[in-house]
Amino acid sequence: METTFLMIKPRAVADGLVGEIIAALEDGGFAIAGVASRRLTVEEASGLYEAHVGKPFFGALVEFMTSGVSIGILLNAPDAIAALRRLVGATKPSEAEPGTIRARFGKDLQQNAVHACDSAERVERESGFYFGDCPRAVVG
Ligand code: 3AN
Repeated sequence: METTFLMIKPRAVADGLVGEIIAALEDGGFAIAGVASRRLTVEEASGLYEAHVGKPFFGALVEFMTSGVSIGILLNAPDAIAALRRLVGATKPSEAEPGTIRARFGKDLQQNAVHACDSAERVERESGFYFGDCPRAVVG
């Protein structure tokens, strides 16, 4: 069993998609291990996307990610990190496999409904933005 972390982005929260996305996660075989909502600071959003620092879209990306409340979710499953990336689908919703979360709920490259971690290090770092020092039942 492994733990991974997913974030429901502000647009999807504002559009009332939280329940359907959580249902898709549970139907996809993930057990919810923690849920927290908050509006990210500019520093946190910049840390979340540090891989994109300096790119032309970086400012718009941080602005979007700090524009409203987002939801952080810890998820448990066998091989959870890779399995969640498969369930979430490609970054661009128009290129995501039918049935994936981004194909179902994403609008475009920026408003693609959710973010999913790609490594255990990122799970630790990014879940910290939402759960801080709260005890987290991270397994793996
Ligand atoms: P993933 O979340 O699938 O790991 P990343 O890290 O490649 O995807 O992209 C994260 C976000 O960065 C995208 N949702 C989008 O808002 C922005 N982004 C990435 N690539 C581009 C691009 N070529 N043009 C505009 N925005 C981009």
